[in-house]
Amino acid sequence: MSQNGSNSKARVVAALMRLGIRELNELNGFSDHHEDHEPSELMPHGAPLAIRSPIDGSKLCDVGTASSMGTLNIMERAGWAFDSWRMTPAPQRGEFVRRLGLKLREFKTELAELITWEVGKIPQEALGEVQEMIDICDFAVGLSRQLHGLTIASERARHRLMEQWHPLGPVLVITAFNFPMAVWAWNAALAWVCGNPVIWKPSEKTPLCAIGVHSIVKGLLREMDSVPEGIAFLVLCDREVAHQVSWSSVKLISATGSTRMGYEIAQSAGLTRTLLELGGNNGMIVAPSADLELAVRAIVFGAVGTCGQRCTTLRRLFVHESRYLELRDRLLAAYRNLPIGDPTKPGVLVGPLIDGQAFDSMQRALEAARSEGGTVHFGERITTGVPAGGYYVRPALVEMPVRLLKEDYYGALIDFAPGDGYVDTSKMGDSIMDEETFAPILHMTRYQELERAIALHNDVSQGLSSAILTNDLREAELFCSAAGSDCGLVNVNCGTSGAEIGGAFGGEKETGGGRESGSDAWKNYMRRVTSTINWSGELPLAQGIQFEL
Ligand code: UN1
Repeated sequence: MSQNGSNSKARVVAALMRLGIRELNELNGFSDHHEDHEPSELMPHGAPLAIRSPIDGSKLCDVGTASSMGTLNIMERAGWAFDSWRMTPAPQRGEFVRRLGLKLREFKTELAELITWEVGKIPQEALGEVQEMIDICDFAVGLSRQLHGLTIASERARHRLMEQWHPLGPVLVITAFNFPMAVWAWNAALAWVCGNPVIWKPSEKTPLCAIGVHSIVKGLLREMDSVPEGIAFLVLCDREVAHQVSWSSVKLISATGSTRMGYEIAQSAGLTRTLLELGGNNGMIVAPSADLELAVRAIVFGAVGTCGQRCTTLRRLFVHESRYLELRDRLLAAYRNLPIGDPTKPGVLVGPLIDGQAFDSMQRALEAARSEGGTVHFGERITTGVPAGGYYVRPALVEMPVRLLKEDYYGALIDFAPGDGYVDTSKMGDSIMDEETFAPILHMTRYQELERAIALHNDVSQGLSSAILTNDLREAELFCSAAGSDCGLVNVNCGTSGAEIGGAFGGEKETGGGRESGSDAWKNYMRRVTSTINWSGELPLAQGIQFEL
């Protein structure tokens, strides 16, 4: 072992102790499934999950997982809790969330330690993630006194037309490894003030973070008698079990993860409401007037933060040809000097990839870029000065040739296609730049005209986050306009990642269309009722219909 693998384990055990978890075998008790049958071929238990750290690959222990029967049992209990929680006044529901926010403040350091150990984030980013949880609790508390509907002018005399928002029912929250706490909190804090129980299925890669948060929630539930215990469940289960279960009594499935996972969920959800936050392949345009000092900071944080494993990570950079070489050289210098290694070490800015699979897909993507004529700078594995057993890489900067728009490509194909209009779909003109590879790879290319750069920027299937760096008002406004970026998040003079919780978070196209956290995202967790109240003593019909008996 080259460096302090065992030390990082000691730190996580100490953090668990402070959270009240004294023995590792207690970790098994946090998944809320009750199994009232022996495992069988028909109803197998999922394989245990290993709790391990990407810092050095070390394992803390295994935890048991639920069968599909166990998850059904949780849904039933969530349904019971819903009956009373939906009738609890919203500000009282907000009180639960307010007290949760206080606990998260109290245990901020411990929770951040768990994130650092289990995901490999540097402490600054781990603390930032816990802060997102605190922020969304504050937001939700205020919201608990503002869940409001409209009144609408009725066409009928002495009638009132109004909207009310009612609790929806149990919400299933599926979270990804890269934000193992914050994304749950975005959903849970809102779902709770809106009157819904929450069932949390965390990523199989991050059960410990979920257990840490759930231990705090459970402690709070014990302190607050008035709150039904069944508003918060944690279910550790593997992918197969999650897909086997019919989540029919769940009223909303809110899921974060890959586009592939989103398709699977959408298919099994049927008409159940879904809120999907899927792939991002985020781009930035650097215009001639951009401040390059600011650009380098925004680009590097966006591209290498969380080791390139955020949904909002910057993956595609379009630089005006007049600034291209200058910016490229500054980025190369910054990348060359990045402090990479054990994230618990002071000064480190880039921790490990989550696992060997992530490393392999990164290398495959770099190979694909090379075969498309890209020049790959860095991207190699680092093995010296870092803990053995972890996958550490120097983030890659890839200079890509200027590309055709897909429609131009297809147009050209059709022009040259044989008389029967046959187009060879095996040469679709797709590039590795069109795919989201969950690793620190920044593709860089040059442009001449802004409209063309925007078209290329939008020419991918994902639509989460985007940015333009410019001091030209017209360029900035164009990028934010209907003819500009087609993403859910559109930024000017800041990077693609690091969104605040106050705005709605999510994106278009294969990103799934969902909006979480701020603004009016709360409406996802409620059902809308339109009511007409007739206080006239007569029965005028809408649309002026006469229907005399
Ligand atoms: C994610 O990667 O799924 O905007 C969430 C950001 C963070 C959230 C990212 N506030 O980068």
